[in-house]
Amino acid sequence: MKFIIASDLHGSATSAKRIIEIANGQPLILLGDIYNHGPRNPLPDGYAPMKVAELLNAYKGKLIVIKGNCDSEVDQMISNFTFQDYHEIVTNRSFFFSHGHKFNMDTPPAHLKKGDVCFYGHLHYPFIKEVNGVYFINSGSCSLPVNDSPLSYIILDTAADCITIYDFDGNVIDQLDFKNADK
Ligand SMILES: [Mn+2]
Repeated sequence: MKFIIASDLHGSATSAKRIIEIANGQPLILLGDIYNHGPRNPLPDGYAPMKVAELLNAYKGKLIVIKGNCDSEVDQMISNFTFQDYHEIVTNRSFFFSHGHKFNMDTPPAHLKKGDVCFYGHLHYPFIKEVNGVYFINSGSCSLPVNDSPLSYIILDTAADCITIYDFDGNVIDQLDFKNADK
């Protein structure tokens, strides 16, 4: 099964529309910071939180949304999906999803073991890192990237046991293919 993973829309209707096109009916996991631009950020391209809500509400039944540090209580009122603190998918390994301001490389979820994967956003730049056999994968941001990174997202292919970070033009930024990992 394939999951599209993206984060930190921050109210960009342009990016919401694009990521929904990319997901194309497949499950979409959003790692938080959905509607609000956030006091530390500039306004993203196409800033229109109600339009983002409309687009996401229409992607019914295929959406998993994590709560970020910019997501407020009132955001739930315009959404027909639930903001979750975290989400976990377990196959032969555990894939843990959160925004990243609480669980990250420095403070990982205690239950994760060697070979498990911890996904997050929050930092607005993408990476794949490994600490003590646990993988930490950041999707970057699909509206306000920093550190010269492009707009980015991830495809998690659980059947192929492969995780790929792409930019919005479809170029591969980084990849973790467990079939080829010498772990
Ligand atoms: Mn953010």
